[in-house]
Amino acid sequence: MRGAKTVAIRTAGFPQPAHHMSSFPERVFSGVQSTGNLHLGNYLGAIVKFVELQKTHDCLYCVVDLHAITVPQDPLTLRDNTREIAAAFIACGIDPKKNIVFNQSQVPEHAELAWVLNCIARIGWLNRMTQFKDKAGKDRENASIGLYDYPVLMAADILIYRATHVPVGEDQKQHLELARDIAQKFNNDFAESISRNGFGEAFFPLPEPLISGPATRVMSLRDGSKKMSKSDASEYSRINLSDDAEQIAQKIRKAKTDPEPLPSEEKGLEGRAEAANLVGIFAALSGREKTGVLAEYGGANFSTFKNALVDLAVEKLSPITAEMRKITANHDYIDTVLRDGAERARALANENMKAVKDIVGFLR
Ligand code: AQP
Repeated sequence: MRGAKTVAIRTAGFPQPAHHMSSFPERVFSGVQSTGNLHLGNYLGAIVKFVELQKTHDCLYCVVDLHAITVPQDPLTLRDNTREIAAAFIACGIDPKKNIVFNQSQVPEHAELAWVLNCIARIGWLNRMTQFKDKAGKDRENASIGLYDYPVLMAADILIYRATHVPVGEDQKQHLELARDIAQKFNNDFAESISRNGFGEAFFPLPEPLISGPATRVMSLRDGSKKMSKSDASEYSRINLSDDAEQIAQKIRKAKTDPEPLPSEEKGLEGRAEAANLVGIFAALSGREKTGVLAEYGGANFSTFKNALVDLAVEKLSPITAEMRKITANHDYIDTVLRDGAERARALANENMKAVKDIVGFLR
């Protein structure tokens, strides 16, 4: 809600003196990495929520290219991937005039605040991050420091705008909890200076993750125990937003299932990860709950259900894919959108960074 609505600060596992209770205007921030293969999981877990939230909130949507380089990227591909994500935002219905749409590297304050927050976050906290463990795998010693530090940069992305709400998929929950812990520790460590500089009881809000709906964790179409992911070697594991109708149909028809017909109630999906995933995707694409989908398709075999899912997915995704192609081809347009967004983002970020400098004790 523009300007007027406020959100109460809550604790994040830290001792919180009463004077830290405070409120902030609501603001939404979220990001998507420019790493290619944007897929149905990114769409249903995040971008659909972005589109919804723009109706009620001031929103910043960022293509996080600084995050992308935590693993090696080809420079030419990286630029194209950044444009493709921005095009996807717009094709999905995000209005870049009403919201701020930009790429992270054009707003240096993200990296600047990340340094300050690096000095707040504790090594023990980062050592608990499961995404780093998954992505670094067995070769941890050889992972970039950026990959390890990724969650601190993510905290800076959110906090540089003092954002209060962050729509993300389930996999980002732990990083959001870390962002809250960092915000809380900054508020505690600098409580006196925050107050002396006229910012009241707390400088950073504790950002709330927004994780809801039937598709917060879309799973691989080949393996119901793994999340759908950009980096999965199998093209058949995911539906890309750039796939045409034929590819969507092929991938859904080949999706792993089990021999039983669909149950009529959600309880019957227990222990059937692949079936649960397809039902969740159906529910999310049709804007329904899983219960409603099962009431309709309970007892049906997978070939019937998959046919219905193909029709639904093609109907919902094809217009987006077509629009995305059109916009992606127009580099000038996208580059202008991102530059304009970055300028508006920077105005906010710069103001908050100045405040952080005053609070921390830097001369400026
Ligand atoms: N499978 C998923 N289901 C629901 N939401 C998902 N998200 C990612 N995968 C799923 C959400 O999409 C947003 C943007 O994600 P990101 O660009 O930060 O990339 P990511 O999480 O690294 O994407 P991948 O596909 O999982 O990449 P790799 O292969 O590198 O691991 C986030 O809100 C995320 O939660």
